Amino acid sequence: AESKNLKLVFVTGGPGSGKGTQCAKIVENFGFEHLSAGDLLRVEQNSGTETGEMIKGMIKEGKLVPSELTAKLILKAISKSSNNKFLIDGFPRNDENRVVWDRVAGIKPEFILFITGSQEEMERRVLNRNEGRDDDNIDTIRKRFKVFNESTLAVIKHYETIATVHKINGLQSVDDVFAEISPLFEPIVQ
Ligand code: UP5
Ligand code: MG
Repeated sequence: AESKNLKLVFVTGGPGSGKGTQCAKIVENFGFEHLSAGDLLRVEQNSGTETGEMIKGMIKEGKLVPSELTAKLILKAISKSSNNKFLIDGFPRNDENRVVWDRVAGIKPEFILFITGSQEEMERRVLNRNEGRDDDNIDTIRKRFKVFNESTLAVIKHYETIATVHKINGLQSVDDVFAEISPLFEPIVQ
């Protein structure tokens, strides 16, 4: 897959900021493939293996699973795909994730899309989602926010020094958020 002139965009933001929702619209409009690290881990957690059980426990606690594991799941999905444009949703989330990604993949993102929002609104969205996720309860959501504030924000800050970070206000309607995101993708799909 490395020879395919890969284009990656990292999509980041707190729990419930709208990463998955906006990725679906980018897929429809710009032909990217959506790789959500959380979704890949949720598939793996049901694999019936010891690793699966470990992932399940960590997601329930809002903890970050070992970086190598997540990075390899993403790389595997990239190499299985015939696409060359990928949205990496929800990764990297801490400094170790970023360093491991640089080592095992070494693929730089075109840019980072950072969807912002207030904790109050994001919490409300996640609690209303009703998809049966083990981590969509108030206790786990608070832990997910803590990890976001303590680890993920620092990674975004780091990327601001070495790449382009586009910060988008996620506290608007889905269509209004997408209207701001859309022009960022036009130049990279030509
Ligand atoms: N919604 C969306 N946009 C809206 C808008 N503009 N106005 C009104 N409503 C809006 O949206 C959430 C809900 O809000 C939906 O109901 C949607 O309709 C509505 P969604 O698009 O799903 O938000 P998203 O940002 O994707 O929220 P998500 O909960 O998926 O984010 P998280 O980052 O918390 O979850 P993720 O799945 O990425 O990770 C889960 C766990 O996996 C982590 O806590 C961690 O334990 C583990 N993980 C790792 O260990 N490592 C990784 O690298 C990644 C994950
Ligand atoms: Mg999501």
